[in-house]
Amino acid sequence: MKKAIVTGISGQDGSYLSRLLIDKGYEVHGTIRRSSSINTSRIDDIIAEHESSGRLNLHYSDLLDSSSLSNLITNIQPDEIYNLAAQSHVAVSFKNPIFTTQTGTLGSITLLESVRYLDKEVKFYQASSSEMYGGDFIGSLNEESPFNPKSPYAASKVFAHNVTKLYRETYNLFAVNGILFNHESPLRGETFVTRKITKAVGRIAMGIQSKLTLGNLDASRDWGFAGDYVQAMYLMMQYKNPDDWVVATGETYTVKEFAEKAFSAVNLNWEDYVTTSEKYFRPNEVGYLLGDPSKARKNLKWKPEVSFDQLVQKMVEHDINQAKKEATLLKESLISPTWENPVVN
Ligand code: NAP
Ligand code: F7E
Repeated sequence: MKKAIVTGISGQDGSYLSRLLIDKGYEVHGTIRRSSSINTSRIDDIIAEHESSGRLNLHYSDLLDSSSLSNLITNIQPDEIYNLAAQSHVAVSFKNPIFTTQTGTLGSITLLESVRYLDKEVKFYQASSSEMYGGDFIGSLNEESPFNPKSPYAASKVFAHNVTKLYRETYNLFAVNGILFNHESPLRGETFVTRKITKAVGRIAMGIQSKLTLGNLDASRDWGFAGDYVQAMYLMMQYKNPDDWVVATGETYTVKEFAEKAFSAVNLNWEDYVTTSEKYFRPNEVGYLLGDPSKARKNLKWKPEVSFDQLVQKMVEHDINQAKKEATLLKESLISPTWENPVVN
């Protein structure tokens, strides 16, 4: 049975990837951080199903605690490592630049150093990002396109990307970079724009929220479904050579278009509810991202299965169900009303 370590297993991608790896027969070891309240809600169903058989194992670790990472690798002797953990919110990276940079850079090099000295070939996946491109070029981006990071988050991802390539070329490690464009799902964090919109749509449709405040409505993103993108991660790790891979849909839409589609799914006009505030604009914006996934299509035989329309629909349906539950609890006075959208980014 193959063993995989997944850092950041409690995140959106960690949840989809660990489910996929378990289904493929892996023993999965995920890292979680200690927090004052339990933060495993995205993987609770997988824990319930697979923890007792040892197919899913959780370990306390933090990317800033290098000993926790190297001990884990020595003890588990994994076949594959997926480094998904990061402070992944671009706007927050301007507010917490040092923490974002430390987690974004130290984690990857610590893991690569541990792998380098292990007496076993261990494959390494780095979660690279389309944010590295910077968003100035109005055209499609591939593995050869130049990077021009516009945030501490993106700059740290460029370091991790380069060091992964460096270890591949210098020490002959099977180290790959997945340059993933934005990917979303019902498990997306509620402060990313897509989920912020679909959550608001659900709550507005159920009468428990009155408006939605956003930032730059003209930003354009190549949005795919997270479930499709973790398939691509897995395929990169099974490919004959380690390499860098763009994973994207090849279509781009503005935030405004996403909002329009999400509100129209419940027969509402987005303009009646959406306002903007400077608070949600960034000090430096990535205006336009469109990926060219030709290389992954050709060599990995990967393609996205969920379209933009299906993605929006999936997220809205999920958030309507969530809002219905919230409305019931409110009616029974089991929770207090929050008329303002509580999200901060
Ligand atoms: P996410 O939902 O924000 O999950 C991030 C994970 O990292 C969480 O499990 C989080 O733990 C963990 N984490 C944060 N700081 C940590 C630290 N110092 N030590 C250990 N763990 C830490 O992110 P995601 O959307 O799943 O993305 C996965 C990876 O892909 C990230 O590296 C992200 O930057 C990258 N990426 C994402 C996208 C996208 O569109 N989703 C696109 C390109 C690249 P807690 O649960 O405790 O916070
Ligand atoms: O912003 C604009 C915002 O925060 C998308 C991360 O997974 O993908 C993600 O980064 C766009 C930006 O994602 C709001 O200015 C408008 O232009 O959903 P987001 P992101 O910054 O693209 C990349 C690939 C990653 O690697 C990251 O880890 O939407 N926008 N109004 C807003 N964004 C937010 N969050 N909130 C707003 O109210």
